[in-house]
Amino acid sequence: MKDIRRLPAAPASGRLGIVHLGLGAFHRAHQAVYLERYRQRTGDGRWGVSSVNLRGGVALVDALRDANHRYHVAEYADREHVTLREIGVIEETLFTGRDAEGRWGRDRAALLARLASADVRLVTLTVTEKGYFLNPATGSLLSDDPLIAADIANPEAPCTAPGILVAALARRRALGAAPFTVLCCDNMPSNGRRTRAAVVQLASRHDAALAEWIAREVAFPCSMVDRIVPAMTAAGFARLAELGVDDPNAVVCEAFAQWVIEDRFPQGRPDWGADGVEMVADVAPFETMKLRLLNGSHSLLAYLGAPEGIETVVEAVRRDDLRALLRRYMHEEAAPTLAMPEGTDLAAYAESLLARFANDSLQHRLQQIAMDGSQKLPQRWFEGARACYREGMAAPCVALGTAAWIRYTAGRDRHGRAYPVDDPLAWRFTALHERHGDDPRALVAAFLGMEDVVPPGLAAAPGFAEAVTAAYRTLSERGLAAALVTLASP
Ligand code: NAI
Ligand code: CS2
Repeated sequence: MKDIRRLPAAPASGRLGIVHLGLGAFHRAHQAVYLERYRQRTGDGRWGVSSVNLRGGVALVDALRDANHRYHVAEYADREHVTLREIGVIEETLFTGRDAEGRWGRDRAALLARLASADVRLVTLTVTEKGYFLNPATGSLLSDDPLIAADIANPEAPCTAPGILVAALARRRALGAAPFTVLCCDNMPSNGRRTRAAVVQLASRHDAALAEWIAREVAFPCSMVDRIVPAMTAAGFARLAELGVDDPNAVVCEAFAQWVIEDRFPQGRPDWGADGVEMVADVAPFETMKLRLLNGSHSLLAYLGAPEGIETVVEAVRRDDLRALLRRYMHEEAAPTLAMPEGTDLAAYAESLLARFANDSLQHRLQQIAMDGSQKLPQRWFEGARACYREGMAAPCVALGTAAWIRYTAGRDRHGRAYPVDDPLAWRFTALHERHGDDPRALVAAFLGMEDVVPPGLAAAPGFAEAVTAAYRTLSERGLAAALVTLASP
């Protein structure tokens, strides 16, 4: 190790201006790092964070409490160059999920009281694409979901992220207080507008006047977020041990980070431009570029690689044929669908992505990326592929990826080894494989017929279903290498 920068945390301030929903790895390595850098540079203590888990274990919440809310982020440019940051900007952690005994909302009252505080002027979220309970294709609220139905029936005892926001905003309205700004940091297109849609639709189910107030008074700016932050593995903790760090709450990530935010904060915000945050009028071009080029490439590697037993992104991009596929996808199918500001060098951006994917300091598991495909693929592949067909082009890389995704959802790799398919619609995929598994054409038609996942305009595009079926047959019968050769020379 040639170059280690060790940066201690700034002192805690006790003033919490931000509540974050989704105390995950990305929040700890991205938003919290930007806020720590801001606090270090300015000494401004107004933007401490209360960070909340609504799902999963309470363990991390309590472990951070036990660690006085300090943890480490190791940012690897490569194996030889790392910045080790101590983060102290998260000053409170709360848990409102279901505990081991099935009880919900241990810290719900504390959270709602925190959200009613005039100090809190910003709420941020990383609750994963499925945490908004929206139909991926239409953006309508999944009001039949049991948790959403519970939040409609019991709005004062919310379980979901939209439910917590509705209950908190209702309190602020009742107090005659100004609302907070809601900043989504999840990988969704128009993520602020989608968050607003979930919150307003949910509020309207029990209080039309509140829904109108939220729609009129609350800002939901959009943002594009980028930093590769794999879920921690034993290898990740071993790498930290090489740095002399023994911190169960630590996160390992790449050195690169980007945060592009629509500048709409009527209740104020940190002045974080000097810390690398880009404030813009319109995030859409940046969002679409990142979602289709970076995330679309990630999903190609995940669904093509995981069933072949390839474990990580680094391992996948060491293959010439998969790197060639990514270049072809980015240059021929994704880039032509983008409307970028003058001077944007998409070729250079694509090459920078391949270099980031090759960072062998990170263990980014393909199975993690493969999670929640039904919530991710519409914005990563399907919208772009539909745009290609509208322009008279085909989308063979997306067709191959779609075939690989369908194959992946069977839950068995090419050696017959089973793995869990982690997706809100996994139950549906299982039923489709049971019904059509021996008929590729019918199976592909059934998957493309899921209008809440695959836009009908793409499913019906001339030749798309045929291309997916042919790729599915090649993958199943002859494997990945043959499928990539066939794509390269049809
Ligand atoms: P993680 O697994 O560490 O954390 C997921 C968080 O989402 C946890 O706090 C969990 O409690 C919460 N969650 C999951 N389902 C939920 C639900 N239905 N309702 C409420 N909360 C729920 O994952 P990580 O890495 O923090 O990623 C989270 C999100 O951040 C991603 O889904 C993506 O949208 C965004 N992101 C992640 C990046 C990464 O490289 N990890 C990079 C860019 C964006
Ligand atoms: C990944 C993203 O897990 C996934 O779906 O594609 O979390 C990816 O690491 C980030 O968007 C990078 O910014």
